[in-house]
Amino acid sequence: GKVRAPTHIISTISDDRGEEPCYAGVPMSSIIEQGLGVGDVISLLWFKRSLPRYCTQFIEICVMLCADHGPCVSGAHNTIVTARAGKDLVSCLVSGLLTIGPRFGGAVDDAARYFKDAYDRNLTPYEFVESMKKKGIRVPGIGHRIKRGDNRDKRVELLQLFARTHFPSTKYMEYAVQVETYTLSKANNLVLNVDGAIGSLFLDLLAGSGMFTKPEIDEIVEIGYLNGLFVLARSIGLIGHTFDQKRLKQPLYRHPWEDVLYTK
Ligand code: Q5B
Repeated sequence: GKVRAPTHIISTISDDRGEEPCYAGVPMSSIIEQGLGVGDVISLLWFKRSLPRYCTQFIEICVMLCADHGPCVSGAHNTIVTARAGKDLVSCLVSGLLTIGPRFGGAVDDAARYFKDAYDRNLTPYEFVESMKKKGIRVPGIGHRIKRGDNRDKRVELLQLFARTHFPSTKYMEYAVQVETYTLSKANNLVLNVDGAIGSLFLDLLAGSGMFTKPEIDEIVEIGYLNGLFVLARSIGLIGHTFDQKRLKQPLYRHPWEDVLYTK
């Protein structure tokens, strides 16, 4: 019989060969006819399954709440400087995206990893935070430049409210809140931030929805899917900042000398 030549690529999430493209086996027309949204598309293309409505709504809320956080954050700043250097949209976007990492917006996966490990090992918040301190690691998902114990992040409160209303369980998020209570006793800026809220709540979504096996959850956390939510969301704002600068015809940015400490 015929022997099929080995393929160079294996792909399991989408197929464009038929009459219409399919996402994880679901034809595009069915996505539109059912009135599904971007949360459902993310579920199909990232998790290869249809998730319950409260899960896809949670994904959409994450995307909406993280779309932008003003012009002063690292990503927007880079994008604005790049736009003012006259660069194209993609360059402006990626220069902003490249700042996303362990300190800015890219702590979602690590927050999920560390909160999961600490909760699953029954560590008290004290044991968890102090063990991180001994290792010289900042607790991912904790701390913010402008948010404080007496000036909480509204995004975190909105995510918590949604999850407490719709999720079957919020045990990982409640653990993160206990960690926050302990870190706030050390310093007023060590709040649960948006990365930590999404990281802990996504653990609750994965564990509580009944849609994922334990090995699947471990793999998602190990591979690190969740920073993708911040990257996707913030792209919306970074594109907006690019258009804004171009619309305003802003000139080349040069940082003022007065704001630099020149020293030997
Ligand atoms: N300390 C976020 O630090 C920040 C500690 C800690 C233990 C911690 C810091 C941090 C973990 C990473 C994280 C996501 C760099 C943040 C985001 C999106 C955003 C951004 C926006 C948006 C802020 C002062 C003292 C030091 C530190 C200690 C600080 N954090 N200890 N665990 N997590 N967090 N990132 O204010 O004794 O003096 O040496 O790395 O979750 O990115 O809006 O801006 O939407 O765009 O610069 O919201 O917390 O404080 O570095 O001066 O530290 O606190 O060890 O202690 P800061 P530092 P000591 S959300």
